[in-house]
Amino acid sequence: MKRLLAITVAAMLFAALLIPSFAEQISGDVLKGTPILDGVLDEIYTQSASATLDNPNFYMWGDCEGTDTTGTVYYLWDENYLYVAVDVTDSTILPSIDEGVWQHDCAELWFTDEDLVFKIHASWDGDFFLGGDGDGDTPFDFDKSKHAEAKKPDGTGYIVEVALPMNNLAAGRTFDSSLQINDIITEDYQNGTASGSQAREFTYTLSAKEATPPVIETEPPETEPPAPEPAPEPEAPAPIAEPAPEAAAPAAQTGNSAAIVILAIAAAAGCAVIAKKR
Ligand SMILES: [Ca+2]
Ligand SMILES: [Ca+2]
Repeated sequence: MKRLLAITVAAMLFAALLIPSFAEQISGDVLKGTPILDGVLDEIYTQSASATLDNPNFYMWGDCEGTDTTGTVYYLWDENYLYVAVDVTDSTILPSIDEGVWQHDCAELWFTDEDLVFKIHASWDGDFFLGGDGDGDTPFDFDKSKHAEAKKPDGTGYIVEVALPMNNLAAGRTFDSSLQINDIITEDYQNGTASGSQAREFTYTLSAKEATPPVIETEPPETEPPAPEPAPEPEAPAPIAEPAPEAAAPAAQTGNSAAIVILAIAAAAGCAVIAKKR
């Protein structure tokens, strides 16, 4: 009995070794939405189908003993394109040095679409390759304006975005895909590692559901601060009341005096006339 148990456990362990460790598919429903091709991860990607990188360092070259590169691939679609974005974490972002060399800091996407097998190679600094015929080696023409790459602002990695002009884009359509990320650690690209999978193990389905554009919060319009109330003008000092002029002493009976003077003059004149007549 013990021997049977041991054989069973050994068989299970052996079987487990045969099951490759692939990425986790977070969702297979590709929502409808049109991102901006700019090397920045649009928020609507995060609502849609995605898968995380796993199976680290399945192939290493040179003196590289593996790195902790991680990444997530996202998908969106509209009537014109299937959009793919890969958000990569890479602590050694190094320049691509030769056109078409796969030993770059790059993302590779492996696809099976209807009967076509193809792959995308997209380095962080714009070295891009789309190829088919089973192993991805045969290059297809591809418009450079349909892919964008950029380092992340915090320098922890990079993002690549691609708009693939696939046929018959409509809700319900499916394709298979998997993510691989290559990480070089020396500028001569002689030392590096590949993580992920070329097995196209996940099936994605275009959904009729649309991604919800993020609500763009706008700053409330700046309101004019209330105008400060004008400082009260200092009160004018109360005028010092001038002392009321002393009431003028009642005028002497000038009126009467004048009348008396006039009468006196008139009387004198009268006397003078009388005296003259005499
Ligand atoms: Ca973008
Ligand atoms: Ca690197």
